[in-house]
Amino acid sequence: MRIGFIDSGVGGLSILAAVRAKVPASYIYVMDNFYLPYGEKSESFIQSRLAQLSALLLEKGADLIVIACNTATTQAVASLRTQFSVPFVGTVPAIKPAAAQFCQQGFTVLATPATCRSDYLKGLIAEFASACTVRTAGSSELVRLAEQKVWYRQNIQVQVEAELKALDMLSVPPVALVLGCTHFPFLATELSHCLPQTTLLDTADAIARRVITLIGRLPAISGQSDDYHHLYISSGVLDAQQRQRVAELGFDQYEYW
Ligand code: DGN
Repeated sequence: MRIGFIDSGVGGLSILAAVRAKVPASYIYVMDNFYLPYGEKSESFIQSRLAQLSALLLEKGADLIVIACNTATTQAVASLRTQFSVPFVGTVPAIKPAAAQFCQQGFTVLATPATCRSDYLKGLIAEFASACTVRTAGSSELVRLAEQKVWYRQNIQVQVEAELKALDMLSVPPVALVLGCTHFPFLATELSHCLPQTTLLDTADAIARRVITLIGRLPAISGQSDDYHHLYISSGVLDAQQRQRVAELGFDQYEYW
């Protein structure tokens, strides 16, 4: 069993960790950091890029693909499902659980600018949270900060606080914050430090459950019981510190493509 993951950077690792904790398999992670951040790209670009990356994962033997990126899911998962027969698991902001728990008080969705303006997100809000007060806040800066933290273990508390201030989230903190970008669970400590009363919601466990369900529907898989964790990187440049982190992040091997 090989499970493929796609994100523009390290964000999808938050999903990978949740899936890996529950599903023994080989993992192939495509990190499209040459085009990071996706949150500022057009829908047509993301659709054609994701088709390319999905084709790469299929060539590498993926039995199922997790789009471990809200931005890419909201823009491209529907079109990928029409092009490829492999099952896709998308990642979308946890609007339904947030509405179930926090509709009365209202909640905020923190995502990339592209996810915030996507019809997909608007559709989710209309379907599950039409009676709730929902605010959206788009930030590419928080994506950049999560990259710095994961790769370089930098202390980014001050910058996270400045960004939340710029997003006007500190004067009246939200009761609940939906982490609508897979990079943001990596900032949970910093976000909670600035917003101690706010409940953070993410989707990693729900994605892991969905993967388990879809695996159960796959035809029996033969000849691929290898257990390896491979990272493909599009940028072609990892510095010495990043190269060291690759193994610490749980990959046996990495490759530029
Ligand atoms: N991790 C991506 C997401 O969940 O939307 C965003 C990363 C990016 O490229 N902006």
